[in-house]
Amino acid sequence: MVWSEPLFYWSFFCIIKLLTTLRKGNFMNRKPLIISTDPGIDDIAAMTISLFAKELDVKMIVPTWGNVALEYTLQNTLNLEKFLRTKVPVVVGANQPLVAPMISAASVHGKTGIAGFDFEKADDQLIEPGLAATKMAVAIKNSKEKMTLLGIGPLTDFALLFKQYPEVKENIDQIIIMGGNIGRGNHSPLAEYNIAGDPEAAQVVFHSGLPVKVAPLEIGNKAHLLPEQMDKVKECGEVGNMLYSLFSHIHEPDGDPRIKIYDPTAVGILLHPEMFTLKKAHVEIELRGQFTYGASVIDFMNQDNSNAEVATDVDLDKFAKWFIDSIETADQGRK
Ligand SMILES: [Ca+2]
Repeated sequence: MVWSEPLFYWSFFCIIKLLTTLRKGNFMNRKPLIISTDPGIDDIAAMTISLFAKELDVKMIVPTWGNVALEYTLQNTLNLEKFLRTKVPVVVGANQPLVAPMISAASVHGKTGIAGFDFEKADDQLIEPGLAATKMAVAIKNSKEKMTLLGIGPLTDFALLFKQYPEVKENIDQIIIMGGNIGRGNHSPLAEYNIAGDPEAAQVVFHSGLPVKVAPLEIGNKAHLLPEQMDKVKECGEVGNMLYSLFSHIHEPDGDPRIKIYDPTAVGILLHPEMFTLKKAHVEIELRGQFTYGASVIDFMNQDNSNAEVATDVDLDKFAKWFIDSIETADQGRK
C-alpha cells in the first residue's frame, strides 16, 4: 500500500487526537454526580477530589445547613469553586432540618465552617435559582446515564427530592453517604452528627428503595492520615496547601495526632469500593427515642431485608495513597 501525503497526515492527526483523549481520561464514561454537602472542612476535601476525579462528572452541588448555617456553607462552596477555578452549578439547599431542632458543629469547624484557610470571597454567579429538589429532579430526569447522589451532610434535600419527585428514582444509580454509626455516636452517645442533623430525612433515604452505600463514623475514625502523610498533601501545590491548612485547624481533644478526614471516605467508596469491606445490613433511624433520637440502628443479621451496604473496614495504606494521589490530581487539574 502506498500512503498518499493527505492520508498520512490524516492518520497522524487521528493518532494524536486518540492519545490526547486517552490522556484526559475522556475514553471512559464519567459517572454523573450530584453532591449534597455542608462545608465543613472535610466536605471541602471531598468536593475537591470529586470535582477533579476523571471518573466523575459533577453536575450540581447543593449546599445545605449542617456543620454550620446555610449562609456559610453556601458561601464556602462558592469560595471553593472560585479557588479551584471550577464552574459546576450551585443550587441552594435546605436551611433547616425537616422536623428535628437544628444542631451545630461550629466548635469543630469554626463559626464559618472552614476555619484555617482564608478563601477569596466569591460572588454568586454559579448559583442557579430554584428549589434544590426541583433542580435535582430535572437534572436526574435529563441525565443520559443514571445519576449518583453523594450525601456528606444532613440528608434533608435528598428526602425532599424523594418525597416530591419519587419518579426520579428510576434514573438514580446509587446513593453514597457519610453518616451513621455502628457503635457509639459523636453527636450523642448513640447518634452520629450527619444523621442526627436530620433523622427523619435519613429515614426517608434509607427507605428509598435505592442502593445505599454508607461510610459510617467508624470508617471516618479509622481512615486517617498520619502527620507525615499530611506533609505529602501539603506538597501537592496550592490545593494541597489549602487542605493541609484546613485540616491543621482540627485538633483532636485527646491530642491524637492522626488526621481524620471523614467525608472523603464516601468518595472513596464511590470510586474504589475495593478499598473497603462492605457488608449488607438493614438500617433504621431511631425517631422516637428520648435518649437515642437520631441513632442509626444497623442490623447486620437481617441480611434478607437489607437496604444498605455499610463499610466495616478500610485498607489504610491504599486509602491514604488514593487520597494523596487525588489531591495531586486536583492540583494538576486546577492549573
Ligand atoms: Ca459534611
